[in-house]
Amino acid sequence: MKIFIDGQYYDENTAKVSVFDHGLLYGDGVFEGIRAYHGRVFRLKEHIDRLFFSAKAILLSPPMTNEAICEAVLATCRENNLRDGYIRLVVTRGVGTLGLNPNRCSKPSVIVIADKIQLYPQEMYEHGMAIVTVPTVRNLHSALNPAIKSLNYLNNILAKIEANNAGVEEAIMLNSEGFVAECTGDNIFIVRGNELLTPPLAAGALYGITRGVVLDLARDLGLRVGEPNLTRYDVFNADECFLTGTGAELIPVTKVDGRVIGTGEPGPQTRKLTELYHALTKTSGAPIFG
Ligand code: PXG
Repeated sequence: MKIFIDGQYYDENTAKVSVFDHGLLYGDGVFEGIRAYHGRVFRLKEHIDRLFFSAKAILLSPPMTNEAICEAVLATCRENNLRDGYIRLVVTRGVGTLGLNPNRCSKPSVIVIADKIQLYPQEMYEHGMAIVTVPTVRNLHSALNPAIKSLNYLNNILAKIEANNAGVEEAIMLNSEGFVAECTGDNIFIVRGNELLTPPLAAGALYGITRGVVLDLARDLGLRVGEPNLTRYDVFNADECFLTGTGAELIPVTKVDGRVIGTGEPGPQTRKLTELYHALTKTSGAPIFG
């Protein structure tokens, strides 16, 4: 596997970052997780735009333009002959000195890894997954804004550990007010009648690319879409529930905190949206091989 670091390709054994990189020392950097399907990178522009928004929010100027980073993603896929897979794009603050001051870091680093994706078990896509609400609450906007996809993912990792300890793969994270924010690496949706609802960004959700695509598909289907504050009560009483993410795509949720959601099987709107999502990934995206 060839890995892109600052304009050059390295073999996976020699692809290294410095121990003085503030990405490692302080989690000072931003990242994206992107999918390639059938030789096309899905929603590439949206991912790179979000990367630049995350970077701007932490006063990090990527050393490449938006277009150059898009091209680096495509070129790294070509270099690895990757048609289907997962692309991890990272921009770190770069090499600095011990001490927090980011001004001591001379130049941010850009890393692109194009690899295979590990998905949730197929059985869960067919029959739904069980999730739980965990005690770790989502970061406060006023502390570390959850809209920033930063290298500091401990908030999510702690919640993921709590989910794993409870024997499940994902967790609902509430915000400090007790409203549903999102999951550790996925956004959450509920279906209520002909309404599709997902928490607003202000509740602590990431502006998920998959979330945006699903909201568009739902509007096309004639569903009423909304982004109200949601509580666990709303989730427990939903007709359907599913999660969205670049890695997960759409995955049905049929049990939350031991309670059965809807019929206990993936619902019709979830299935329809999943079908439309898959159709879209087959036909749209930035071509890797021209
Ligand atoms: N919330 C959080 C906190 C995320 O990290 C999402 C929602 C979904 O957003 P997208 O844009 O992907 O629809 C994410 C994305 C991984 C992995 O390696 C994590 C994500 C995406 C891809 C892979 O676990 N998280």
